[in-house]
Amino acid sequence: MEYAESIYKAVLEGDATGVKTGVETALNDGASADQIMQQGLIRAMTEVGRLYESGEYYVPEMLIAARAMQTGLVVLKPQLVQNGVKSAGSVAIGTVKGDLHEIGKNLVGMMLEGAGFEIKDLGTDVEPDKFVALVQNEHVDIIALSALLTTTMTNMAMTIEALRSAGIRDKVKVIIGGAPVTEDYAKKIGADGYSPDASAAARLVKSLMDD
Ligand code: B1M
Repeated sequence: MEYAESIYKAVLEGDATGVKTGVETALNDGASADQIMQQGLIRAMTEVGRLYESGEYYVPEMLIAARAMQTGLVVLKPQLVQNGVKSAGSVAIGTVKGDLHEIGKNLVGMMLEGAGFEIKDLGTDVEPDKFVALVQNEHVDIIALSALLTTTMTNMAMTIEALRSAGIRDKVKVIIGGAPVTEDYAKKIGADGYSPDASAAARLVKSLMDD
């Protein structure tokens, strides 16, 4: 399990080259993609989340670690697909209609990916109907909505309403986040959860999947 430690350390240090080399070496040495994922990448991102929550890491460190983790995922992905390694669940993420802010949304997506979830990133300025179409046509467990503007956060409610109107609200859980959003607002618009940051989002999604 020496490889797992070197990948773990490289992610925590945000050393993308170290992560890539670590994953390639581990695969060449016969480690399975699932082992590398669980013992290296996911374990490291869980620790990154803990360090962020305890105030030892800030957003830049978390972003750099998440980017390093992603270089490992790129190497692993073909193996994961080939071996049919089951994802922890499928999350569609997007910044709501009218809103172009993407940094927080991308960070949440990376943390979820680091926690083993399959991410369908719809980007920014996402019309409610796009989420509806995705849930109708593909398997999605959870929708994660991001908004950074007080003028666009109301489009989170519109997205939930669009799912309801299409008769598919109970097919998917909806969680929300972003600077102007609160737990109370999540309750008010009938979302299934709220998280203040990317690390908490990964824990929230895990707990909703366990439910
Ligand atoms: Co804009 N912007 N911006 N901006 N921008 C803010 C948000 C603002 C607070 C700045 C200010 O005035 N002090 C203000 C909003 C005021 C308000 O509504 N309350 C603002 C404004 C007004 C605007 C424009 C309207 C400016 C204008 O044109 N007059 C305009 C709007 C454009 C549009 O979207 N239609 C605009 C444009 C832009 C840029 C394009 C220039 C750029 C975005 C670039 C990009 O994303 N590609 C930008 C930026 C960079 C910012 C600030 C400076 C930084 C946002 C950011 O990336 N933060 C921001 C001021 C600030 O926050 N200090 C500001 C870092 C990021 C990691 O944090 O996004 O909060 P954050 O994400 C966190 C959490 O919120 C949470 O987790 C993340 C990580 O822990 N989270 C989630 C986020 N989404 C989540 C989803 C989840 C869970 C958690 O799902 C469940």
